Amino acid sequence: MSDFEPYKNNDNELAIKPAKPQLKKPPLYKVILLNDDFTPMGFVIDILMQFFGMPEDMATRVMLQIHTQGVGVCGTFSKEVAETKVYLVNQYSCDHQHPLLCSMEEM
Ligand code: TYC
Repeated sequence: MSDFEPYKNNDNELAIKPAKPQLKKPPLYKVILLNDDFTPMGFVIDILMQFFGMPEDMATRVMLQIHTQGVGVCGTFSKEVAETKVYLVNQYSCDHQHPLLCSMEEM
């Protein structure tokens, strides 16, 4: 039955089926940084502060986590914001001749 088709309810009256909610929340994306052997630790800390608004102590902890575990999350964002952060961080790393890789994953 379509959402708008009238039907008989339990009291044999004409009724309209309540509409199902049609909207889903848009997905969020994790922006991640990958470890490598060449990018200086200080450069990664600067990225986390500049592009992800972390205070220095948190940026240092996240950088060390990536350094030891291979990957770490910088933040979660809408698709468009995540895409923009990934683009800007990779461009900035490239401009400074560092191989640092930033990427995104749907949550
Ligand atoms: N492993 C790098 C080093 O020893 C530091 C580093 C940390 C690089 C995090 C990338 O996403 C990264 N200089």
